[in-house]
Amino acid sequence: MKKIINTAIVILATILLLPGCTGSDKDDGTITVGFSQIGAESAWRVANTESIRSEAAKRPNIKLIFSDAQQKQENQIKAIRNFIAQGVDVIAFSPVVETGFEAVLREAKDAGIPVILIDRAVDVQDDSLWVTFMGSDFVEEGRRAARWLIEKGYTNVKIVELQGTVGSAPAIDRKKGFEEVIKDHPGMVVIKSQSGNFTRSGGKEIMEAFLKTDGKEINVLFSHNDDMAIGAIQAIEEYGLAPGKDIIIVSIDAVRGAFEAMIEGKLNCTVECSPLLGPQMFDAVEALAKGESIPKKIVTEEGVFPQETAAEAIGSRKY
Ligand code: GYE
Repeated sequence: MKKIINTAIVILATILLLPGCTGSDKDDGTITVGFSQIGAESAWRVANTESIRSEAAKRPNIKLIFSDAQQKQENQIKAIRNFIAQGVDVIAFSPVVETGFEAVLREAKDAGIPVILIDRAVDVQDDSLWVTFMGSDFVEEGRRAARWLIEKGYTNVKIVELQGTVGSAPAIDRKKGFEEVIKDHPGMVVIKSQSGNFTRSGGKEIMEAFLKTDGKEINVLFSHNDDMAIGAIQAIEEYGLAPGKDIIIVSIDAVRGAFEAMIEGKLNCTVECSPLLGPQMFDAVEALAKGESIPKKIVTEEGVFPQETAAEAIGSRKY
């Protein structure tokens, strides 16, 4: 008798525990999403994480498994493999760099798990390895930064460029868009270009090096994000020049810190790049769970904020 009861308990426990072993709780309508974030390198990234976490919390049917890759591609690959092993319903991720994700994306596809690319693109031959990309047109952002300089008449200038993370979609594309526009203006010359890895400390360090060798010559700084520009502003002040006056600065993201710097007259223009992707990410997740088809690309609409608009705009900024 005791043996029969024991066996019954084991069977019952197995039935009760089984659904909890997998990431997917399909029976109760829960949609499990594994999200691999890059890290917390910039104010943009922090706002992006907050947008995704807070949107997930608003939706009772969503279970979010959040994983921070701390800037390392190998951590992202590991996280994605983990999500596959857990049997999540959808995988979302912001690829730190463009290349090298082919194999793991194929594993996800073979497991029948759709992958959403958040904010950054991947460079893979087979684009059936991801279902949708949502984020910004980074090439256009680079063009907008260059066009602003031209509109303001800065067409005879020596430019230094602070690039984002080497090999990342925004660094590659922003550079490309900027170059595409300035190539028609032979007076606009990029004299130095290096990566500050999208961080304040990186921006400061590289700007210090630029100033050391070319301090007297630099007219313009083009920074691939606001955080690096803010770090560079500090370097310029320490060098004894006035950022925003002696060196004209245009950057990308339009985070609050950029508006504060513009109000102080230290930054001249920021090109908007919205991190608030949470709502559309989970709309796509829910559509996929219902078996609906979604657009291959969802590109965010964005603006440009020159210094003179900063004081009025800052109050309505969400990040
Ligand atoms: O511009 C930068 C961040 O991928 C668009 O990553 C994003 C970029 C953003 O760290 O600040």
